[in-house]
Amino acid sequence: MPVNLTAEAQAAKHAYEEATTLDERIEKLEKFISLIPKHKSSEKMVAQYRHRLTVLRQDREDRRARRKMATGGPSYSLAKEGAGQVTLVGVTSAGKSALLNCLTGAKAKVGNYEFTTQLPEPGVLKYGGTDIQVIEMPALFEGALDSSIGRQILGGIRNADLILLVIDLSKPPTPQMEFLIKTLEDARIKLNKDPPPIRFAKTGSGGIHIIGVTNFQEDPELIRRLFHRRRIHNCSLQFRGPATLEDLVEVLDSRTTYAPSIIIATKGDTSQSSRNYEALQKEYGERFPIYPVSVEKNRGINIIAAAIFEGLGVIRIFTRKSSGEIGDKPLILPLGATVEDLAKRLHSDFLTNFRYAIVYRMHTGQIRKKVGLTFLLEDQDVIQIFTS
Ligand SMILES: Nc1nc2c(ncn2[C@@H]2O[C@H](COP(=O)(O)OP(=O)(O)O)[C@@H](O)[C@H]2O)c(=O)[nH]1
Ligand SMILES: [Mg+2]
Repeated sequence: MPVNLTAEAQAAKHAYEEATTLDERIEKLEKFISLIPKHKSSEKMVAQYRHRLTVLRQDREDRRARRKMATGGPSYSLAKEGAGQVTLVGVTSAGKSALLNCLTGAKAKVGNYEFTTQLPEPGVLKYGGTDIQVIEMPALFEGALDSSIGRQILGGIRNADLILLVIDLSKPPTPQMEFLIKTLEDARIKLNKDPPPIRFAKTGSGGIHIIGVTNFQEDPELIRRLFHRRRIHNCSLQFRGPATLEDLVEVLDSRTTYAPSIIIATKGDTSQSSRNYEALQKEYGERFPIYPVSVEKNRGINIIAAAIFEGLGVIRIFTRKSSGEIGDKPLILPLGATVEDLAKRLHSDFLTNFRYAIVYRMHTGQIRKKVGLTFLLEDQDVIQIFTS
């Protein structure tokens, strides 16, 4: 006998079927089961869904146990050093180890068999007085998110300040790109994408405050329902630009990382490489800067260091002492940093007793200028701060 479900139960069933993560599936299924009318004719159905729930809960337990075990093993997230952390990410045999060795002088094993590199391999790239940490991550593989090692690799990648996608030009590039982007997006790592223009903060009380709701491109009722489902009763929400429901869900989940990324296209010496490079450029050239190289022929390598540095979005600032001496190790600051940021970084006295600074911009024809705290710094500026 068919079971008549209420509209609410139908919706709950639908929500369960649509759920993607394990936790969400469990939560939605519990809700659905609680809404199935309990009488003789529904007994079998309830039993079936209860069984499914048991299986899902068991899966979750297994996963937790595996995760616990995994934390005792080798680390896939390396501590940050130098001007920034850059990871080489690609499929197996794309040429990551060869590239790492060539950029940093590391001695990672290069192999013509699969999965040569099992653990992150670090190296240091010297660039203009700075050290950039370059790490080859073990190759990503199909179903990485479902395995403990895969999740750890993805966790290490998430840590990076810049992701280099290493694409093998001896093979068709599109499947490699699609696979990498999908695997990273499933792990909530988004490449060269801005976060949605939404600010969200939970508050202790005061109800739900929404600003700029006209920027929300769907029925505002959906926001109320989403908050209700997630038991959010007090918060402030601001739409700073056009946004969809999907954007809002992404912001609520807050686990998404937005990483800058460039493509290094390797094996530019192989026979199909020109054609594959063109295809790559055509399909991904707008979203990613692409640098073709051949490690074998030592071509295109020189400009990568500058591209990596630029991709990190940082600037090098040299300080000048009252003796006129200029330090040879620059300070690394984020793009957009001001004299104030520099002063804070140096010593709190520089900020509290600040009078003015002199900037020497040698690389653009020797400007020498007296400036204040709000002055915007540029890469390679030499700064002397004067205090009272
Ligand atoms: N022709 C050519 N082969 C390369 C180049 N770079 C790497 N390889 C080869 O590609 C294979 C895989 O290289 P490897 O660096 O171990 O790849 P990984 O698995 O991504 O670290 C090895 O046989 C390398 O010799 C290149 O620039 N040109
Ligand atoms: Mg390798």
